[in-house]
Amino acid sequence: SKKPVRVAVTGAAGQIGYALLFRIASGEMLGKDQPVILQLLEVPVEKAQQALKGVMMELEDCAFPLLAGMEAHSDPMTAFKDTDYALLVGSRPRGPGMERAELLAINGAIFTAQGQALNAVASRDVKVLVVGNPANTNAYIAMKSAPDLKPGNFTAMLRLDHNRAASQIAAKTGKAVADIEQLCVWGNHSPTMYADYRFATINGESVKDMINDQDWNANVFLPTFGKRGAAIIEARGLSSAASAANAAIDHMRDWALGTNGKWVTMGIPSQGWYGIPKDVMFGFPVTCENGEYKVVEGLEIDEFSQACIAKTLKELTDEQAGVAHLV
Ligand code: NAX
Repeated sequence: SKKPVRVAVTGAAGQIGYALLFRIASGEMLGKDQPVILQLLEVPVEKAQQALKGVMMELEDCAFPLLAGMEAHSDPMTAFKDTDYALLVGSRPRGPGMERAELLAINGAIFTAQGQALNAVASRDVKVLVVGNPANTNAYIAMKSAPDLKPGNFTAMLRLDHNRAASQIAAKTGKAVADIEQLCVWGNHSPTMYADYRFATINGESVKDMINDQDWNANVFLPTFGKRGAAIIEARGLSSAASAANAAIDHMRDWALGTNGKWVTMGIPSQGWYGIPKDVMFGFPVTCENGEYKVVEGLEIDEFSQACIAKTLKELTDEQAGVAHLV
C-alpha cells in the first residue's frame, strides 16, 4: 500500500473546513488508495482550538481507513512541517465597511507568515492552493514569501467559478454538465473574472453556436455568474461552503491525478501567457498530467474578451501593487 502523504489545511474549524476535511480523509481528493495525514491549523484562540478538537473527534468517529494520522496546530511552522499539500482556507474576508487597505494589511500578515513557514518547513514539492479571499492576492503574497519553493506550486482557487459557469451553461443549453469541455475563467476570483465559453463544446458541438446570443453572454450570463457568491450569501445567510470545499477537492485532485486532457481553470502565476505580466496570479485554462499543470496556449482573444481580461487584470495588478511593500 502507498505511503501516507501529509495534507495541511488552515481554517480547519471554519465552515469550508467542515465540508472539506471529511472528503480529504475519505480519499476523494487524492484517491481511494492514498492514505493521508491531516495537519490542521487554526488561530491560537481557545474557542477556535476547541472547535478544531470537536471536528477531529468527528473525523475519528468516521473511522476512515485512509486517515493515517491527524494533528492540531496553532503555528504554521509546525502545521506545515513536511507537508505535501497545503490548502490555505483561513483568512480574513472583507467585512462590512472594511477598507481595502485594512483587508490587505490583515491578510498580508497572515499570508506572509504562512508563505515563510512553507518556505522553511514544507516538502520542496508542496502543492499549495489558496482558497481564503482575496485568494489570488493571498496566493501571490505567499508565493513571494517563499523564495526557496517553486513559484508555480502556489495556486489560487478559481475552480468554484469554473464549476458555476459550467452549471449555468448546462442549464441554458439543456445539456449535461459532465459533457461540457474547453470552458475557462480568466483572471481574479472576484466579480471582474471572465467566464469564456467561446471554445467550449458539448459532445463536439460549439456552445457559442448553440447559444448564439452575445447579448445574453454580456448582460445575463456574465453578471449572474459574477454575482453568484453574493446571491448565495443573500439566500443562505452564509457564504458558499460546501461548493467551495467541493471546488478545492476538484482543484487538488485534478492537479495531483490529472485531467485526461480536459480543461479546468486554475489561478497560477503567469509566465507571460496571453500578455499577462509575469507572476500575476491569474485564472487560466489548464490541463493537468503527472502532477503538473500546463496552460492551454494559442487561443484567439477577440476584442470583447480582451476588454474583459484587461479589466480583471487591472483589478489584480492594483491589488498586487497594494501589497508591494510586503513581498
Ligand atoms: P469561516 O470564517 O467559517 O472559517 C475561517 C476559519 O479560518 C476560522 O475558523 C478562522 O479561525 C480561521 N483562520 C483565520 N485566520 C487564520 C489563520 N491565520 N490561520 C489559520 N486559521 C485561520 O470562513 P469560511 O466560510 O470557511 O471561508 C474561508 C475563506 O474562504 C474566506 O476567506 C472566504 O472568503 C473564502 N472563500 C473563497 C472562495 C473561492 O472561490 N476562492 C469561495 C468561498 C469562500 O467565500
